[in-house]
Amino acid sequence: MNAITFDRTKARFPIAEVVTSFIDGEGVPADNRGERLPAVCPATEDTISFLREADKDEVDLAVKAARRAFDQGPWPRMSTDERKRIMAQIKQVLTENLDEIAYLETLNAGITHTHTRGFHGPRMAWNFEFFAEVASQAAGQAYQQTKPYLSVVTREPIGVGALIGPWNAPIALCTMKIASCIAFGNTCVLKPSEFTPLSLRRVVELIHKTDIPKGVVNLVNGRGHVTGDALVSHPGVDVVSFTGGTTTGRAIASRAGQGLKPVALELGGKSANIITATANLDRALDGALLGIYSNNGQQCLAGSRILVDRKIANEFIEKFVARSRNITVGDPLDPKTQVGPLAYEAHMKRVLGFVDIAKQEGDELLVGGKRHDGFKKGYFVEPTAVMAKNNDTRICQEEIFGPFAAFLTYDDIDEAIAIANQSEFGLVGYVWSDHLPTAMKVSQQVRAGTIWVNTPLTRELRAPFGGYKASGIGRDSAEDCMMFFTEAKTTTIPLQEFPMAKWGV
Ligand code: TXE
Repeated sequence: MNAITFDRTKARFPIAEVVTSFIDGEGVPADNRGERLPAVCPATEDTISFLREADKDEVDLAVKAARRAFDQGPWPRMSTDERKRIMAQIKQVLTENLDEIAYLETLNAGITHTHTRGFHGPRMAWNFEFFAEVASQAAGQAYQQTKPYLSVVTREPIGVGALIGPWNAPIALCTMKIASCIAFGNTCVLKPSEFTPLSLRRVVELIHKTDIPKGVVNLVNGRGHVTGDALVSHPGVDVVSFTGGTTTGRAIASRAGQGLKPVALELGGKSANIITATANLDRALDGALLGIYSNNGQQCLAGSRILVDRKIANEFIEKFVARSRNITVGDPLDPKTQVGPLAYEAHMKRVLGFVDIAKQEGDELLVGGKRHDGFKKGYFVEPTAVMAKNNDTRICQEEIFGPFAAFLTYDDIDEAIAIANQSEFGLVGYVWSDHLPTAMKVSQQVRAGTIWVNTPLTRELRAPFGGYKASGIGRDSAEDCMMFFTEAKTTTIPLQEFPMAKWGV
């Protein structure tokens, strides 16, 4: 049995003993105010730091700092090129410290270091370059059809953004929110997940090693119902961007609705991965495994319902099961590891709870289905696959958010599409087929925001990403983020004098 150990004295980078908020350009002191919550390493179950929770008063300070920076500070008033210059500095400082940030992320979130260092980290840094470039290329509109007027449409920053992020890809997702918010001249307050505060505290600190004015990027740490709710409800916040679970998304949207604040919600998924008989089945198999097991299975865009054409189902599923057994589960810092631990204990219990639910509902367990017994500690779950009785079962209708695949079979592509659409979610869909009309039919008829044909998990930042139905409201993309984080203003000017009624003459 393996014992993965954590030894603070041997840590590759310093780990803060207490993680606090960062407000108006300064780290908040680690005093005795507020709750102290443990920040846990999910691979060892050690408490590696404590989070000092920001209460309502501290959230108020953070929003006021962001408000001041927006209402009076230089950031919204400086030229786009100047903002771009500072965002390039941010990219650089984050890139220089990628090893440290990726290490902290892996330690606290359990995502493999291969993934945090090789993928989430570079994406984090790139977010700043990308959105600075988007802002610098943005143009307004002009209308001249109504003579003699010229109407020009310009876009202005919307104000203070409340940015609330999850624990499954903290640095990649939260920096996308920060970058897309500030690029257009806004200021923000970020609240990362209380389970994974370590990496983002360091990211925000590093952002302040650049010429960024104080108060533009603020950070509060704490639980959703305390710190998060205080942030969303704060009258100084103009707009709310949230990534997380659908239940929380509903609560946040109704809270924000009371203040008439626009919300963007990127929520859960239960996406269909349709494997047709005309697919390159080796590639489809590789893609199906990555689609459900990568990022430890904790991703909204997972292909978690694998729909296989009955003609090829036995062979395909047999191979999938054999490959699942061979996946290297282990220490997320070890470069050989493919699947690391789940992010926190309650989440692991919830994921394992779906094995019992599956058994009760008459689904057939194919592989996995229990906590991995190769480790003394850590929230490791075996890569799991279940043959579902039908699409009505809970394992097919609820987002499990772990290394847990549900298989279904179908007889023709119309049936596959119907099964894909019989879901409250609509985030993404996958189809594996070398027959173009079949792939196009799936693309056109599956009700989801993104369809991947013969590829797993390809994010194109320029193109809209977001969900239909309970998977969310709004989209992330260059243009969508600009629309969301700016207000449109129309200015109308007559180009020549025109007759006007002379009242009261
Ligand atoms: O997430 P929450 P949870 C799904 C996944 C998972 C389920 C529950 O299915 O099993 O959600 O996960 C903050 N006001 N996803 O409960 O609650 C919270 O502090 C303001 C999908 O851990 O959505 C954290 O920062 N904020 C997903 C963030 O919301 C509140 C990623 C996300 O936590 C709040 C994560 C409140 N009232 C989970 N309540 C995806 N789309 O990728 C909570 N928060």
